[in-house]
Amino acid sequence: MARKKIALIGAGNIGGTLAHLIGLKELGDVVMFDVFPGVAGGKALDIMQSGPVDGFDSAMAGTGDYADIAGSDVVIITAGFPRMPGMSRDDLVSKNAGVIAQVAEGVKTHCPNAFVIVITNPLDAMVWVFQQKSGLPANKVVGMAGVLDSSRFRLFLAQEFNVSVEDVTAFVLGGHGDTMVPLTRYSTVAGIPVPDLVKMGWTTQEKVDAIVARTANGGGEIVKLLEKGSAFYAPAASAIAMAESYLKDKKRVLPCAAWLTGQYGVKNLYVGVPVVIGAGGVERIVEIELNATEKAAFDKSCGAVQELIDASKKLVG
Ligand code: TXD
Repeated sequence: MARKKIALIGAGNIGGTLAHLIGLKELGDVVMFDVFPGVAGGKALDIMQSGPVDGFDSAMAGTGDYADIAGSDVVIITAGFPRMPGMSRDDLVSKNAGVIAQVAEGVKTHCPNAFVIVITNPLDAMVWVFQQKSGLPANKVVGMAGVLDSSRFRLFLAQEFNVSVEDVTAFVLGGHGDTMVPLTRYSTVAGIPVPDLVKMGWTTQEKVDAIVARTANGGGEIVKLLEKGSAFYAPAASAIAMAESYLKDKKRVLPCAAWLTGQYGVKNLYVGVPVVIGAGGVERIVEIELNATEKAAFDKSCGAVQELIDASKKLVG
């Protein structure tokens, strides 16, 4: 069987980390596209030179020519400008909508059958711009945010309970950012929901609330520490989990920005919900019943996403 081909659009911090993880996991060969093809080529060569040490054979190349992404099975997009200190994700909209429109053209022309994962911020709006501009089927175009947000939530819960991250599950809904909605009653330690753990005296509601707030601000906390640029190790790992589920038809249930057509009472909007990812792309949207408080928080989050999409519409038509 021929190796899979994965195109990474953007060879910055996340792009390079994605390429490294793809090599280590032997998911396929990599083509990294960037407006700085030398950077893409340098990272590709550097990572390939770790192959003999780590024992992987993935071929890696850098390019500045979209023709080189032809036939890719998966495309992961990080192209754009990162968030700088003092800049909200939303400030990025005008800068990055134009970049994503260009990328959409390249993907549509050279690999319209690919499964596409958008990472560029502001995430929910950029995935919308990509799908609109490329015309690719909505079940093949998703945004990465929920896996990262829930991973952060899982880590903070595991630290609070002093248990392995492996035994903590988390459920998050909504847009990426301050309005994301972590559902504590569906977040568990070995199947025990967080509200029960509060009752059992493992933690307090105040501490859970603080963890929820820290999760929602998870990206900002790292931006502040790094001083230049934003998180990249965990975002890359999160997108790889999505790509792997598609390539291996694992059918994992992962929270992703997906196109809603009435689920959760929302129509024609990309927003974070749990989905099943398999060889068919988004094979199913998991729709649970929300209580009044959760529904209100989700609707607020959808409103914030809609505002970003409206801003993008003005910029890219
Ligand atoms: O949860 C999430 N979705 C995110 C999103 C979590 C963390 C970071 N997130 C966003 O990902 C972040 O706000 C940025 O919008 C993207 C990429 O983050 P990264 O840290 O990788 O940014 P870099 O290092 O600046 O890399 C961006 C690369 C850089 O090499 C540019 O030269 C390139 O994008 N770039 C382009 N490539 C191709 N085509 C165009 N037009 C282009 N413009 C810039």
